[in-house]
Amino acid sequence: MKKFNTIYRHIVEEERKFPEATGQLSDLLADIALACKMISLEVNRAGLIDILGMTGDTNIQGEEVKKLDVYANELLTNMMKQGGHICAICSEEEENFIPIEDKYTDNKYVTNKYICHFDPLDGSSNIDVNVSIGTIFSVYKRVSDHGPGEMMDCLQKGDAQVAAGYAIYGSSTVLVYTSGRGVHAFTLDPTAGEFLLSNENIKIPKKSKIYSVNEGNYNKWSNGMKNYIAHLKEPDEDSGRPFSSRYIGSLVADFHRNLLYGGIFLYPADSKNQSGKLRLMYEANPLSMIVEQAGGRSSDGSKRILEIEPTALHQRTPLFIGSEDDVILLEKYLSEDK
Ligand code: AHM
Ligand code: MG
Repeated sequence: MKKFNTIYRHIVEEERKFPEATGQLSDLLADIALACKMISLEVNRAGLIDILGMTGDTNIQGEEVKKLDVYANELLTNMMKQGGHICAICSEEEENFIPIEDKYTDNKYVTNKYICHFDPLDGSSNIDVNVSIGTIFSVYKRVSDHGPGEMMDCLQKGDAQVAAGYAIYGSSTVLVYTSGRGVHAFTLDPTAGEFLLSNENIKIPKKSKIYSVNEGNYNKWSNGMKNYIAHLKEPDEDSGRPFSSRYIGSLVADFHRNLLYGGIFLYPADSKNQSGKLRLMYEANPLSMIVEQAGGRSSDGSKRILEIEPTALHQRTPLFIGSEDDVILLEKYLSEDK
């Protein structure tokens, strides 16, 4: 029989492997899991209640904000604030980070030692048409000493993440996380209201047969990018080409499929968006930690995403992520273009 475990028990068991751990990271991850459960409920009800449509606001990326985005953002923010483990929250929906006081100032030690970044509802343009969407999160340890978090706490390299994950609201709700010891997936059992372990220690296939890219941008791509995609389409039985094309347009959903089946997801820089579209802190870093923990690779075309020194909260980056051999070959094509 498969090992039966809930997400909370799994998180605690993982943290116990570190004798110096205080249990705070477990509590924090449990809060995030609870928020994802509540967002999942709301996403499932979206077609039933009058929640769809625009709020009329635009977020700082200049995009329309839908009601579910607002709900997910507020829920996660409040959950993080109340938990007491966080000194700063950074959300894709907020222009600035939210600094948070140490809730237990009487204590001799600092309790708000973590920073959480999240994209509350990624792929939100898909809400109205029942396509999978998701929540992405990542956790860092503070670098400042005490008090509310500062910008230097929020702008750390992806390599400094202590945990990362996402929830995908699809045919079922699945939460995938890593705290630096492998990647584990949990499926929400709606009757029990619990995330149950469904896939432990996920490993992404080293080489794949799937590519995910918005090919409508073809004319804006570099030659290296065009040549790589042309190569994937060329028939060659020995190396498993042509590849299949799969693009949902919801990063979490495209990433999740590629993580399980193998694949390469590409969002390059192009002549219009010279830094690409996706956000380093909210999307690229957490998924890169996960893919590396699963044995895959993630790069901006020439260097590891996790090594990029961030300079702004909403900084964008080209992203090539997935099966190791496929990303290595892509990097080769891009370098030959220079
Ligand atoms: P969002 O965070 O505003 O939802 O935007 C990010 C989304 C990703 O989920 C997805 O991979 C990408 O945008 C799709 O972009 P495009 O429509 O340009 O292909
Ligand atoms: Mg997003």
